[in-house]
Amino acid sequence: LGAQQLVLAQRPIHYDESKVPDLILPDVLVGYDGSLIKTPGDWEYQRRPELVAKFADQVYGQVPKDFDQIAFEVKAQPNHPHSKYSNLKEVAIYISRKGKTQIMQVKLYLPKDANKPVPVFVLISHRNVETVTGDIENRFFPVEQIVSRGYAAAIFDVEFVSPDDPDRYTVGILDELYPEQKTMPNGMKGLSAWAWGAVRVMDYLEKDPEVDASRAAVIGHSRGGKAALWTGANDTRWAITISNESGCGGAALSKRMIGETVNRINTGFPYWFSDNFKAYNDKEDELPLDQHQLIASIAPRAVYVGSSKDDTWADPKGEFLSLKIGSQVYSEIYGLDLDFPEDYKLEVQTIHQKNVGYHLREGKHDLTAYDWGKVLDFADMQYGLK
Ligand code: GTR
Repeated sequence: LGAQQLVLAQRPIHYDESKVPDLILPDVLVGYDGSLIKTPGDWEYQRRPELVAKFADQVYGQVPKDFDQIAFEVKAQPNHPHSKYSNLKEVAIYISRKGKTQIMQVKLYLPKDANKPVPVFVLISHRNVETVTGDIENRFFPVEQIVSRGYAAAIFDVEFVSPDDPDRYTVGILDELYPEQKTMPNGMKGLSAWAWGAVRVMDYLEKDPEVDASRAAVIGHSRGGKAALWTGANDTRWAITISNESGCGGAALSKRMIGETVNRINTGFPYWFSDNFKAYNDKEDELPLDQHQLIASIAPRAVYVGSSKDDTWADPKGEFLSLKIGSQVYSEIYGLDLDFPEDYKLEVQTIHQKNVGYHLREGKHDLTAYDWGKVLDFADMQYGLK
């Protein structure tokens, strides 16, 4: 079957809440050996690692940890479109494994007047914005908005690790550093490669004295939001993990099967998820996990989900439920006093609580100044800056 025929063969896409099956979701707080998860120790040493391993095996593929060397080359770039209010560092990250080297470029904008290490946002970018055009008006990565709030703004383009392209996605770390992953059913694909890239950015941030790496947020929109959540689940160094409208395979519950489905995403983007994930095409009920457990895997560090009203393809309600149900780890294991509305309403709202944040805005699928304003407010609150 060609891709076209596969699309026709799959279950029809719908947006009808009455067709959503009764949800039977795998438990966050029961281990695979049947044990009840009760303490931070149970969570951090047993349940969280086994969930992350399950997501690697069944959904995203692996994020390999091994390499031989990492080196950083930093150049101050005095001429840049944001020089009025920020200093730009262009960072080249060299990662070597088995005699081969991959180079990633990162741009890091620092507020001009900072006199101590600043908290930072790292955007996983799939839109070739900033890195290619330096477009000053770009709302997707609004440097001025971020640095004016006292944060550093970093961006890396996924192109440097795995191009967002079905024909070229291996041209990067899969061909160069981890070729053995290409033939494994649970091998790294695009999303895991992007998460790997974000983890390397954190490796750099920890070495930069102008940045406070203990207050770092990873953020992505849509496909980048899926990668951001997967980054935060894998790498516990991130203080805040932010998904903006990540939808299917991101924050949204797969088992609701509304809007984008597993079959549709695997057919449209076969290079994002592991081959194992394809076994769940039109079989979401057989998935041994769901995305609320990915959100839970970020606990006890902070997690944030942003949605928009018209973004029905990404299932805003499924994103909300996933956050609400997944966040039981924060309340039941870490004793946070969380208060989510009983019933979900598709209404503009902001729920900023300790370690768990949410907003729903007007409008369509995008990462906007409004979204940035909300996550900046949330970070201020987490870090006690306001
Ligand atoms: C869509 C895809 C979504 C989402 C989106 C995006 O075409 O179906 O899962 O990732 O692209 O990245 O904007």
